Amino acid sequence: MDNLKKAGLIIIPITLFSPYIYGQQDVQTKKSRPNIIHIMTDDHSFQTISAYGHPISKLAPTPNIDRLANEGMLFQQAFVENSLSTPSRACLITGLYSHQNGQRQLGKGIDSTKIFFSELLHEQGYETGVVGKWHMQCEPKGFDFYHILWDQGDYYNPAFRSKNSNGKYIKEEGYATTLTTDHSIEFLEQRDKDKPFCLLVHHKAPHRNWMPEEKYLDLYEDVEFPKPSTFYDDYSTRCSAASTQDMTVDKTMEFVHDLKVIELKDTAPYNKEGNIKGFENSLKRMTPSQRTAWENAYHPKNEKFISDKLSGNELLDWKFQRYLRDYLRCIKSIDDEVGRLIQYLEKEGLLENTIIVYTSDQGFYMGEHGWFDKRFMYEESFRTPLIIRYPKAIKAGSKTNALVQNIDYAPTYLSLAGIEKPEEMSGRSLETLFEGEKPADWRESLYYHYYDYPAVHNVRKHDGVRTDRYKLIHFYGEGEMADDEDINCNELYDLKSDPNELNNLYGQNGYQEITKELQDTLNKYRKDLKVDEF
Ligand code: SGN
Ligand code: CA
Repeated sequence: MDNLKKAGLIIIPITLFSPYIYGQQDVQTKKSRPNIIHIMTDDHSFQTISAYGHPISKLAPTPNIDRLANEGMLFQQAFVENSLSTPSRACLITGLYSHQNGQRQLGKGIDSTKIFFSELLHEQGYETGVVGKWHMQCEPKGFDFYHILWDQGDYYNPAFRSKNSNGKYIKEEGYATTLTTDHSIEFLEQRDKDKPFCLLVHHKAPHRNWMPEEKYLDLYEDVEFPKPSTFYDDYSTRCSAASTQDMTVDKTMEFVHDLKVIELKDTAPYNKEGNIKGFENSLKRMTPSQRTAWENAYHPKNEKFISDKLSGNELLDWKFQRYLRDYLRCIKSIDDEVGRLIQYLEKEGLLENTIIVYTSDQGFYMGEHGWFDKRFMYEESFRTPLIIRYPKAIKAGSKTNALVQNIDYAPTYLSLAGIEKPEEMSGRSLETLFEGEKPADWRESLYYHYYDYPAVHNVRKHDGVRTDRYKLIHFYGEGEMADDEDINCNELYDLKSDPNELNNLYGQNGYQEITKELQDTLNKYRKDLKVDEF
């Protein structure tokens, strides 16, 4: 009860739930409160989920994730506030923007005195669990059960910590995606079946360096994935940030760590020593049979690659294909395991009263602008997949274009549980979108803010706003890496005429009025949300 009191909340007695609180649904009893499963992958791009219809996904379909969309709602304009892991996880758990919850950067920040929605659900009788990647620099708060990976976690034989492991991380044999599902099912098996539950299933995959599961090491080997039309972007018309980043497939991707050509460990360029060691350690973690399968799959392909002595665009194309194939192999395992979890729920009779959410901690570049990684406010990393299946309230096969953001999950889960959201939470419940209509007062823009500079991949700090049609970005801050200069520069995009964001319209004739409108919106966010740097 403490956190509810702290938040000054009115607790609605369960027996008094009114149809008003629950929209068009029946009055709910404590027993019928929905279960919640939040499946969140790490770095999964919407381009690689076939329900979104992107050309890449047509060659590597995701039938199980698509099933959630076919039976639920596909969010076509879902975004994050800060396109990075720990900040995104902090937005999810607190319903607050990064500067409000403290987690602005990857490696530091979370203000763990903030209310986590898991605490409120727990206090109101939910059985709560989190499995897989936790990543934040604080203990999981408000969970009956946790089984979490060390830091980013390993793909093969990863180490997990749980309530029973005495604070220690213990190595388990298997593949991260499968083990994360195993422990999710373990939570579901051991739970108190008289209570509703909320489970966060946080996969490590498909995070860099995209190491596929044994059974998929050769999958897609004969498939040529299409390069995005912006692959050879020259960044003209943009602020300097787009060209000073360090995240290109061409220059940043490493032969050993990313592309897995261990044979080149002493010779190739673009190999960081720490990352070579990291990759060698990943291989050393494997059991003899896993290692043999790995060598059998990669060694002949690597030998051929070395003897082909590729250069120029042929070399770049080879890198792109290996990147895409490995990434999509990881997605194939994710899709299988989503299917396994759905099957378990079906078998247990839990599919009707469980809301299943599928999302990622942010989007990812599949070669757009020549990149991998994320961080920028450009669409592919700002946008994230979001699918919600909840047959009691959502019509099968529905779609929405409402602008939603990762600060909305906490309020959504609270409202589903009949708990009024703490006033401090900035997000808004998505429940009002479930019937397919956008409420008249739904937000018309989103605020974004990226802070992690100086840092790996060298993306400059920026904030901005996006409406249905336009995007205004402001890059700012002192140059602190290599030859970086101080930056104070704006970009404006018309997403209707330029969906790939190649043509920066800021300062161009004819765009003064829309620029002013967007600048006013941005200023209002900064003021209302008390943003303290920009
Ligand atoms: C690691 C990755 C980076 C990635 C960050 C953040 N390098 O440092 O490429 O941007 O994580 O990713 S790695 O080769 O060690 O994997 S995040 O998803 O956690 O935000
Ligand atoms: Ca991530």
